[in-house]
Amino acid sequence: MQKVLTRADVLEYSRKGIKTIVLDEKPVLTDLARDALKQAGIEIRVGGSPAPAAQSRPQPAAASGQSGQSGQGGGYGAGGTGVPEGNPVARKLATPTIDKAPFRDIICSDKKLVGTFIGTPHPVITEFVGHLGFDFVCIDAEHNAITLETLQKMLQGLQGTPTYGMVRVPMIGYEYISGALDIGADALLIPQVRTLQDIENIRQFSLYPPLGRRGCGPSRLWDYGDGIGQLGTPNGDLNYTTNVVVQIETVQALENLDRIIETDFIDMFFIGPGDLSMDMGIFGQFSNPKLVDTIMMIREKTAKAGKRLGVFAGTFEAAKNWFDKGFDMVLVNSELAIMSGAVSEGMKVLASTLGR
Ligand code: 3PY
Ligand code: MG
Repeated sequence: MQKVLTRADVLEYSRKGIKTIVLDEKPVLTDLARDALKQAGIEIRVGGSPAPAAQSRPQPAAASGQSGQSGQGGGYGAGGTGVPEGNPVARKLATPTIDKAPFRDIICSDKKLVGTFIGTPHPVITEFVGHLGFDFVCIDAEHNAITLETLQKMLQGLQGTPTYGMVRVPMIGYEYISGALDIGADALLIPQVRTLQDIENIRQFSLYPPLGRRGCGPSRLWDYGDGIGQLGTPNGDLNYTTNVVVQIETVQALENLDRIIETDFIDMFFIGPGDLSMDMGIFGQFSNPKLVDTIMMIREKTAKAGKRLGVFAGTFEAAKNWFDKGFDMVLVNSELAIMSGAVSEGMKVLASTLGR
């Protein structure tokens, strides 16, 4: 996963008097980090000589490839039983990145984001998927039986992974929106938005006064009362890290589109092609020019307004297509659909052997 440089990182380099940061690949820079780099006169160089190897203590046998486990097959999954070199899953499990930049900084950067929906109501699944390489997962409480208590545990499952946790709330309601933010969702996805009143309600329920009327309290977001760690930002703006991504998936939202996308507190919109096609009377016709043209019209308007835009894709190939068309974020199906696809591909491999 690409390194993310935040303003705090840059200030730390500056404090140490470092003027050149050498990295293996181009980092993702938050807007604040970009400003801080300029101010501190720090240069980023990509592809410098590798850092000298640490004075090493002996590696476990598995890490030096002497365990007898190849990491291929054997029933122990992609990671094998040790930490084989070059295995991304095992490497991430061994080195979790829990110090994440605020997701809002990433959403507002030029990084392309890929995620998947999670429908299984259990923290093990978020913990596991959180190590697979997605930038974020979206726990889908709109279409699955996932209530706040379970959602909190699922977000806790993500804590030791480099992946951000978005929550799709069931509907626009104070208890859903404020509740999911309080338990520490990095962002919310709000379905079925239709009117300017919907947008106003989302503002009221998601932002603290004076911008909204969300209440404050000793929630997980506030370290259960021990601090306001996640909210503390350079300028002390308590609403800074609040992210709501609003779905455009109804004809009524299209009618109000110009005013909806002007909304100042929303940085990203998201198209739901399933509901949109259903509401347009062409359900599931994902290559129907009427739907594709509508999606591209939304793309143009949001880009003009300086807003980022995401879309749902049924496959990774479809996701590539959307990224090629300039989309900023794609949610690729769900963990269950990806498993289903892998099993049906796998069963095809066995079909002739099993005579099926
Ligand atoms: C839709 O296709 O309607 C969606 O909401 C996808 O997430
Ligand atoms: Mg939908």
